Amino acid sequence: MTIQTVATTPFAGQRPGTSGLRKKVTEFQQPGYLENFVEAIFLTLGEGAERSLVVGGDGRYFNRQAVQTILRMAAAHGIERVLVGRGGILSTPAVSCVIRKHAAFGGIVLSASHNPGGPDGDFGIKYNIENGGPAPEKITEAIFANTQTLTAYRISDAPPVDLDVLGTTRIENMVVEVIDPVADYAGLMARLFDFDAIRALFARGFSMRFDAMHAVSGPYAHAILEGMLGAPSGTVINGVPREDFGGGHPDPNPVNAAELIALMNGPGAPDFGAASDGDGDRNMIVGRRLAVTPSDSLAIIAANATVAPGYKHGISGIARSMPTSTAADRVADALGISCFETPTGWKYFGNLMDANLVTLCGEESYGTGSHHIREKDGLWAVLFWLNLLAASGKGVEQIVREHWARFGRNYYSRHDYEAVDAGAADQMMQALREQLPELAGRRLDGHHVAEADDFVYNDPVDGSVATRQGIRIIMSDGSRIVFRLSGTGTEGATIRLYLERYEPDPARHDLDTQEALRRLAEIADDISGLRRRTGRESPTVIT
Ligand code: VG1
Ligand code: CO
Repeated sequence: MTIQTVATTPFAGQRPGTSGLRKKVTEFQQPGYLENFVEAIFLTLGEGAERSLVVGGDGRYFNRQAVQTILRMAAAHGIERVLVGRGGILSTPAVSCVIRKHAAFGGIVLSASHNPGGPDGDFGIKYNIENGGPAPEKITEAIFANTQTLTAYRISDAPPVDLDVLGTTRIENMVVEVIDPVADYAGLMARLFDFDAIRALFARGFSMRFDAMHAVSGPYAHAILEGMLGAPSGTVINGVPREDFGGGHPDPNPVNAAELIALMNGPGAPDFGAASDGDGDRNMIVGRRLAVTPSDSLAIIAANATVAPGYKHGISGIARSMPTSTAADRVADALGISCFETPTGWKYFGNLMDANLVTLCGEESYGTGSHHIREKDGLWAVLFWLNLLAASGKGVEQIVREHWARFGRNYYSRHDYEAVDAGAADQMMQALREQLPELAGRRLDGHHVAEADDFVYNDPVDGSVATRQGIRIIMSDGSRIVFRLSGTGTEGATIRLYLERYEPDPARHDLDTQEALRRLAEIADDISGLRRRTGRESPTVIT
């Protein structure tokens, strides 16, 4: 075994987006592409990062190969010990949990999350820091800067490590410990939730389907739901991770988890349905004939937090990403706690949780979580709901309706225009920015614009500032139109249009969501020229 120094030249475009570097697998397969990015991570970490590192991914195509490369590079950079999930598998929340539990210096997560996998699909890599959360922008920008200037990378020529056997081996002086990917995470869940109550619920015949979408949450759901909680086998469907996610799109929303939605809408539907994404950090909560919007789920979890043992003393505050509906703000008001509004992406929540300013965080994109780790956490949200169903004896629909009756309903929808021409998308955003000064105060089809801006976030903990985080058009009745460009797509640009309207009157809580938001969607198209500029008649995906 020797450490080699391999000459290399920079690749353009290795700037991490909303959640790490995401590209087509074929781009990652170019010689030196992955190595350059990993070298840039180690260059950024510099001295003092020798302690230990966690490595794992969602099992998608190229995962195993990437893990082997990272292990050999870690050894070449003097890392003392790497904890790697068996088979190279660790869900994103499990990486966060393992970093914290074992006081690791950080972790490398291999995933393109909700993006499709396989040889023609996407791959991704992201660095998480000591608190278990995604690296903040100052670190990702430093990594990017290093990718632009490096001239060589260092790697051991050691043979591959057997990732399928638990235990310890060595590469150079580095210890490689293959760990059970589920154990630490499952132990944490058992401390947060009332497993006895959930076990009793299943024992009474409560039925559930958890759709793991052939992705990483399968082993976790099998072990926790069917193992520890006694749910009948068959509760977890599509539970074996596949390199190509069975050809599907592992994004737990009503469009991509159509199999689960059809089951929940059909005769003899189970009491409860849920799904998770490629890397296990997203969740969808479904009742019979009712998919709970993620924004509502966050608000409902906040309003009922004390039912779970881990939150019995209450919550310190809530944070939601800017496009997420303001349903959680109403709960925070009622509880007399703060609600923070952050840019899209979990990396902005870390400081707030570290400073104990918030306990719960959520995003409209099927992401919910708490300060138990520093990533969003799909199974955590599902277990919270199970705990709530067990403690209240109510069904999903009753819980949602009672919540709306108390707080009002925030009709909410996201319209995605995927893979549009990047130039056209940039021009649309620029034109919107130019209109901002004249939008405030205007009347638009019966709506009065109270505020219009390009969202700027001032981090209250470290004073960092994030600009250009999305165009917000806020009406005087609280309705909102938000435009932003995706930072996780790998083809052209993806425009996300977010629509929200508040309805306090329970007599009007049964409208069809798209119908309730139709006028806002028309206003959005009028002021942005979205359809004209992109040549698209309708969104690719509506959630
Ligand atoms: C999307 C979501 C965002 C989420 C991010 C990562 O980003 O909108 O809320 O944090 O994906 O989620 P964007 O920039 O494409 O809108 V995951 O599950 O990919 O780690
Ligand atoms: Co994800």
